[in-house]
Amino acid sequence: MASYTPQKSDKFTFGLWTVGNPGIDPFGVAVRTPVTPVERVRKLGDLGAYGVNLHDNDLVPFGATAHERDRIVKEFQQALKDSGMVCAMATTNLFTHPVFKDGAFTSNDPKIRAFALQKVMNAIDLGVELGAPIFVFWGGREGAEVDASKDPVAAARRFRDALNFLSEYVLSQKYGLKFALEAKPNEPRGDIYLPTTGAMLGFIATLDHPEMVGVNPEFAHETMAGLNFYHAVAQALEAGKLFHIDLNGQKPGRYDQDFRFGQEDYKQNFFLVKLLEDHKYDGPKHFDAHPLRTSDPEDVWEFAKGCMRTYLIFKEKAAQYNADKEIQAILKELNAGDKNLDPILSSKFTPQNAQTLRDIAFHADDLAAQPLPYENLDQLVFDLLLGVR
Ligand code: GCO
Ligand code: MN
Ligand code: MN
Repeated sequence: MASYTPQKSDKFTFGLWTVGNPGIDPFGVAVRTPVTPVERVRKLGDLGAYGVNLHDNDLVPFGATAHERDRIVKEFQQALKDSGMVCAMATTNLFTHPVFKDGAFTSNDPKIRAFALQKVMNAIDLGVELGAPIFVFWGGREGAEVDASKDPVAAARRFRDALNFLSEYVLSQKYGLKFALEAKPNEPRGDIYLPTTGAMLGFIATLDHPEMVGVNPEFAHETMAGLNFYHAVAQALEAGKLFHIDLNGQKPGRYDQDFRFGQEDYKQNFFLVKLLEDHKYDGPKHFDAHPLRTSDPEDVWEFAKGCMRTYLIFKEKAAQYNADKEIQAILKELNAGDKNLDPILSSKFTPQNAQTLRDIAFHADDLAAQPLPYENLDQLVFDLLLGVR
């Protein structure tokens, strides 16, 4: 696999807004003029990507007429077909237009909440027309800077009402679409509601159709809050809720950097890729990242190639880790288990099990004295990642 050439089966995807990012930031104007969405599809297809994702307005401008919309969609569908690409995920832009400056689903104004639902229903129709099986909800403006302005309990209820309404819409249309909720702690709001993947998982359990709804964790979002993204993804995976994933790069404690996948924290990314591969995650791997503001148009494609190449290198490293005799021997030792206790610990409470545990004479000092050679193990990982193993 030494060429690290992406295959369609790798399911690598890019948002139209990623390679289409013009480099605007709060301090500076655009530095690039992105090529058209159709060109982005062609170029990404040539590079080996599996598909693209879009917000409604990445493709169809806000306020376009029905006629314009249909023409744009037709041309885009043709481009997907010509380049063997799919639309893997769709979503709604509920953050750019000033109408959403104080939120969409959680706005205090019922007219704005209703407009948001109308916009999402249209975006769902668009996504389904393009063949997207997953629809993402990122509540970018669903938050506050001034806590006196909105009741967070009402906000949670409004968010839930919106998702319940939209789930029923999907069911009534017989669309077979799944929802994936994306958490972010802050930016563009001072604080965004439901700030972590764990918060989203808790919220999903309160919905009318939890079976339709999973999460779309993003590397940058857990990491900017100083949290362990690998652990967040593992929790989602274990709950059967990892419907989609946004891969990128981020340093802890900064603004949402959305760097190229793998740009920061190689070890965290390695364990993340290993997790996805070991557990056979088969959803799309979406690089929700931006090329650096310093990139010229050509460097934008180096950015896209880099995201995919890095994933494949980590995938190879994960296979090497799983085949490494020394590492595996340590893991085997650490996970030796106990043939008498394991069945009890993995079964439900019974009075007998409780009595059995009560009757055992544990020797805590002996248990504490068992070796945990983590320095050795972590150095082996380092050597492996740095290619000296
Ligand atoms: C961010 C967000 C966005 C969303 C996307 C989907 O970086 O702040 O991740 O990129 O994923 O807009 O709605
Ligand atoms: Mn981000
Ligand atoms: Mn994202």
